[in-house]
Amino acid sequence: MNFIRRTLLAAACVASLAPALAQAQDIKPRLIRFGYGLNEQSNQGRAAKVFADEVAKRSGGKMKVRAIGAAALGPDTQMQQALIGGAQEMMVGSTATLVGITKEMALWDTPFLFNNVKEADAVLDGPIGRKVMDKLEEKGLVGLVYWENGFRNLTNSKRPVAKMEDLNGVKLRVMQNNVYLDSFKLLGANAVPLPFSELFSALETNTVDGQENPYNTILSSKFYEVQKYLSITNHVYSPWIVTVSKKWWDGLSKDEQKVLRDAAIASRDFERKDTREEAAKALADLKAKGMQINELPPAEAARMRDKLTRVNASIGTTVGMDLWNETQAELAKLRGG
Ligand code: TF8
Repeated sequence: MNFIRRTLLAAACVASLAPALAQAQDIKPRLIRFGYGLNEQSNQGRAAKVFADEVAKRSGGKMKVRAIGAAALGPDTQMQQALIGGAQEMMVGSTATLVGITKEMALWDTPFLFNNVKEADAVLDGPIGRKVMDKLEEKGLVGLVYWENGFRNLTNSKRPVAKMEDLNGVKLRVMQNNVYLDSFKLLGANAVPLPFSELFSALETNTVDGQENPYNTILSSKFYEVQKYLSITNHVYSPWIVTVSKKWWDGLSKDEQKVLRDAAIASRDFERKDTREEAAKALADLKAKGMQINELPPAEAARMRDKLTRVNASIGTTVGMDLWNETQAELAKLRGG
């Protein structure tokens, strides 16, 4: 056989192998409604699109993800119930809104748990993150991956928060989660739980004075239009979690489940990179939009931090001391202690 014929034959073999492999996979046409709360132009929206593309690519176009943003399928808590009941296939949302279903998720609400994103990635993607995620299954949900929402910072329309006392009398929206509620009450704010989907108009109508979210969200949800002051507190690292209805998941083939798992990992890697790039320049963008930004003097930040450690004991009780201690040990190890 001459060289050209051999090359052509090899190429033909490779070409015929690919469709054969795709056919060998046990994949049926599937429609997946994937709900999320932020808008399409947010980091959450961009990553949802990447997830949809990855699923299409890995399933030869048979599995179709319809990404539905802006809480059009309802706020986090409503979508969670739809997943549990089997009326919706997938979603991404805050771990904090899952605590009512799986109490172990409160671990991620611990103020100042992670010092940086490296620690967050290591713990969330490691055995502890897995363990917390797997607790969802007995409640009818399957967790696939954690995405980054990010370190949260305070905004409000009244005054710059430069010390704890500046929060006195500030009506502050918090997520529907007791750790957040208790933490901000402890700091002196008038904390009010509200779903994210109601937040912009609550700020606009002065139903609440402030809120706390990562820079990315303050930017993508245009909170700068209705909030003057941004105080850099980085009080907690907030993860998002991609979940699946277990009712629906259990009816999928192993190949279909693998498509979703692999696509979720690809979306996570994209999402974290994208979020961090956006966060790195968001502060300058927010300043350009007219927000007045202040950092807390280190002594004041330390006072807030000290006060917030009081919620740690109750988080330990909620999530179980074994999990709490395991997490502290893991963090000490990561910090070289
Ligand atoms: C919040 C969260 C939101 C999420 C999102 C809607 O403040 O930070 O980003 O719940 O999924 O509610």
